[in-house]
Amino acid sequence: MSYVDEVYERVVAKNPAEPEFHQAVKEFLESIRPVVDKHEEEYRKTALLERLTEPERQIRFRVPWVDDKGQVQVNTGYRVQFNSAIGPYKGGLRFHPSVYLGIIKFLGFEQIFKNSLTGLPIGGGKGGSDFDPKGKSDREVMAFCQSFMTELYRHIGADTDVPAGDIGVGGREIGFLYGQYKRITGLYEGVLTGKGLTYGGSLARTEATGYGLLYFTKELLKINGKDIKGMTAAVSGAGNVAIYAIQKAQQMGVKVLTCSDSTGWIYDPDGIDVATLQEVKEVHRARLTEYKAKRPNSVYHEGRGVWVTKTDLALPCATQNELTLDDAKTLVENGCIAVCEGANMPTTLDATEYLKSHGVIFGPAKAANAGGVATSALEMSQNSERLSWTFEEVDQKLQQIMINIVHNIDNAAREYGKEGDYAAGANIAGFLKVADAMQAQGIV
Ligand code: NDP
Ligand code: 2IT
Repeated sequence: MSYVDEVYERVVAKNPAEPEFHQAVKEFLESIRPVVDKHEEEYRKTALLERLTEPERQIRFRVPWVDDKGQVQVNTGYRVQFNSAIGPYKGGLRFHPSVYLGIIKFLGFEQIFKNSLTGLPIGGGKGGSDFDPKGKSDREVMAFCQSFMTELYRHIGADTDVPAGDIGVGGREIGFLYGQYKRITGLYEGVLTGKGLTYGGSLARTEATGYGLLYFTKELLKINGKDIKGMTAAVSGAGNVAIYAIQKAQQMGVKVLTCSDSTGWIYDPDGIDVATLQEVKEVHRARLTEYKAKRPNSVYHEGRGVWVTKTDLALPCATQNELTLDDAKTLVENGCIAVCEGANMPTTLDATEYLKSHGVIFGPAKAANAGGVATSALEMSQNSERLSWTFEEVDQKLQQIMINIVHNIDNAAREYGKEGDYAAGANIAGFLKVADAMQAQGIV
């Protein structure tokens, strides 16, 4: 059996009942086969792939808190410190009822190679909880965040592990988490990113993932001889990534026809109105039915379904496995040119294969959504030098990083005989840097 297949079987056997983690590892290992074949003896001897798929550390903890009725609630907290070969662990925190160890491990694993692709010195980690912020009062969210940090603080630090936001964790949660970290440790340091602008946050971090996705998509289309201007797009999600993806798309002359949340989706023939969406989601934390009420021309559908809309571009920005094989078939039938992933692992493995084999340009998450974590690393730099850069300065750097990523993954794919397979290019380019650093640092 080949080394790649052996390692994959071992991962499945050692990590039972974690299908998302298996999926992420399978997708990655399949595409680095040509690199592994070239170095098989060395990699086997040093168990490089076994080490890479085994987190350096996994922390799981109890998070008790008191709700508004005086009832004690208990959630589970996680932080997986996956790989620190190229820098301190870096990656978001997700608060969502679906969170369990397998979700955090898939996200932490992806984060290693995404962070490597940014070209900045950040290792891979991820954390979160099965806590559901939906419907909770601000006081309940604060109580939860304070309890979560009361355990997490001992494992993190500006030079060891720097969490940030992800699903269910935005500016409000980062504020509560930061306040509690500072109170316990007495340290005013860049231990979290995505902070508010008055206490060490970076301009453009809020916008960075969505904006970065569009800078990436524009460049990817460009190297394929296409101009993004004038295209139409379907976006899923209505959170941080989706909102700023839609905003930047519109600035680039793209008409965005859809968005969605966990209960339904919107088709707006006039193009999604970002100000209305922000008011509904960022201010009121309400459902998309409220968007429909404010935009009578738009149509609201219950359930999932954005991918039935005929558009040039599909930008999944909600969650994992939200674009299935059936969706991929519909997109191809409707003449979709490119799918670029704003969310982490939003496209199932069979859907990805189908899209690639039918000539759809596919921009994989670990490259396409790297703008968020890249800007987090820029926030860390600003915190270290105790300065803050202008919006334009950060945005310029973000654009350059996303353009570099496109060219790096394109070159890596070509070098290993996989021209046009940007998923393979991203995995290979991300892996090579981490592998080199791990080998240089000995058996650790
Ligand atoms: P938010 O919590 O801000 O928004 C998530 C959006 O997706 C919401 O509209 C939510 O609906 C919807 N959603 C979440 N879970 C589901 C589900 N199970 N089914 C259907 N819809 C769902 O999160 P982000 O925008 O930050 O994250 C979106 C994706 O982007 C995630 O995959 C995340 O890992 C990834 N990502 C985020 C980065 C960041 O910087 N924030 C960076 C890189 C990737 P509702 O409004 O009903 O809650
Ligand atoms: O998936 C991701 O890259 C994020 N949620 C952002 C991580 C970060 O540290 O900014």
